[in-house]
Amino acid sequence: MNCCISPIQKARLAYEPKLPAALRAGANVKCEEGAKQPAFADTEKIAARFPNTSNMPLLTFAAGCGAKVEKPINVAVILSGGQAPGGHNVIAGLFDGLKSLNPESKLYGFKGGPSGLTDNKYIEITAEYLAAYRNTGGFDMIGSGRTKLETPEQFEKAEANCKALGITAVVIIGGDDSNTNACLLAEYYKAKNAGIIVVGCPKTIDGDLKNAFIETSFGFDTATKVYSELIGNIERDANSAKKYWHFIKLMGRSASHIALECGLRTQANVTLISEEVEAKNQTLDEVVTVIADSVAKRAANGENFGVCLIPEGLIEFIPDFKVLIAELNDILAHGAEVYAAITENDKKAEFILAKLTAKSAAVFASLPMEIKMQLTMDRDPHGNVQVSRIETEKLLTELVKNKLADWKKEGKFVGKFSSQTHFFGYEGRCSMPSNFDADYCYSLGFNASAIISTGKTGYMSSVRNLTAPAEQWIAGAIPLTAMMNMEHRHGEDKPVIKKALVELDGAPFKMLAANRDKWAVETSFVYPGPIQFFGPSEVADITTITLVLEKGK
Ligand code: FBP
Repeated sequence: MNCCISPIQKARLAYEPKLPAALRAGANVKCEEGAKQPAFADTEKIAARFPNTSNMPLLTFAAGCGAKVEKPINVAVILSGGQAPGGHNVIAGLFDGLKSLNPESKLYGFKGGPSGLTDNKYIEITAEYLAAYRNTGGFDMIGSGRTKLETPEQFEKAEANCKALGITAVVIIGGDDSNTNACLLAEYYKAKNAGIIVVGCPKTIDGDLKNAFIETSFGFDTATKVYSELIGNIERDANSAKKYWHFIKLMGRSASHIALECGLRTQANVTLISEEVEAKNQTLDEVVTVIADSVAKRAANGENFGVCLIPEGLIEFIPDFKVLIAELNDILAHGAEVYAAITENDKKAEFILAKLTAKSAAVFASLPMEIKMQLTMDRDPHGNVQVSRIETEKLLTELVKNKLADWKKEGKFVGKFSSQTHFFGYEGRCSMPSNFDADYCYSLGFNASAIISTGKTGYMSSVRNLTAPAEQWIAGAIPLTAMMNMEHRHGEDKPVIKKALVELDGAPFKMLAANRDKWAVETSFVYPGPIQFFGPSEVADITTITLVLEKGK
């Protein structure tokens, strides 16, 4: 690690994360088994695919007596998928938890994500090595990757590598796709009695890995606070210069949780929510009209500026595009090599057009060439469209400009329209974790070591009651299979962890819906400012608005 560190980094290294009361005496907890938890969706198919790890009980932990376990436990940890603030603290919590069980326990960090486990690239994480990473952002301690673990060959290689180091548990810190990996691995090892436990930890800035037992994924808190600071700064600039409309695309993949949280925090003029667009069956033109309407109304009040927030995955939710993308996914799943060999964009577009249904071909043909090419870029290893690379913000700006030009001719728009586009994603993924994420991540990691101490496999670390002080957080575990459902990926149906999208009858969306007509016309901007690490609890320890509203606080 770089030896030159900033004063704030130095101060953060000394921060002591808070733990739930159940974990404070160490990871050797009392484990209470609750109700058996079948899959929330596609129950029978999931039970058939995971006969050894389905329908397992929920676990809740209470404080143990602090006794050590007789034998040291060797554990592997990997960071998987996109970076999220707090990943290093999960590892720190896991390390401290394992040492609380037995000081001779060892933690091995496999490098570069899941491929590190199969390719046997690892380091032993020692107290000295870890010290420089406590409470820091980033995943640079051991790196990350998006390799999909799904074949018996991969599982066997990982097993051999673990056995060589005496490893009896693997902790996978990741989002929905990475925890799908964890679930497949757990089932495989349990079926063959390999003696390796697999535990997942809920990571992703996208906030889409949540349910009754996982209240939020880590990283969402910090990332949305960073983006909200930036949006607030842009709002203030817009309100000062009074000459631009800013179109800001926000990461989040399919789910609009990030856009929703940032919209609530900053009171931007327009916050689009993909899930609503889908529910209302809105066309691209209707979405454009929503934005143009706000521009025109504000212009009528002499305010030729504003801010529009666009969720990264919007395009996937516009019904015509959803069908188009599903068709493209299948075409690319079966013809990727032929497509990749075509070098000219026109020819690539022709190749695709010839294979699409008439309706999708019409949508595809109407798009600018850059968007056509962005829609057909390689899918990630899990079969997802790489929405971070589709410039929806530019597409919308152009279409709004055209609509306003038409409205001007009809006398419906009397102002000026100049725009700037932005994409906020990478700016927030490696930020220093907020106090909430520092505490939550450390607790998730420590809790993972408690799960390992119970000998149970196929579980996700669950820390709940998160709007209460950390001491009252509830530690436990939820079966990974409970969160699975069947989805069409890479041209076939596969079991994957179900993404939690924005619920339109949920309190956070209702809050937006109740205020947005006012925010669309008036300048009601809120400037959240930077994350505060020190100071009064109501400033430094606040959670997201989403979490507070979802918990009904
Ligand atoms: P995870 O789902 O792995 O947590 O990734 C989150 C994310 O930041 C998405 O918001 C974004 O679409 C994607 O990663 C970008 O991926 P990449 O880092 O490969 O560009």
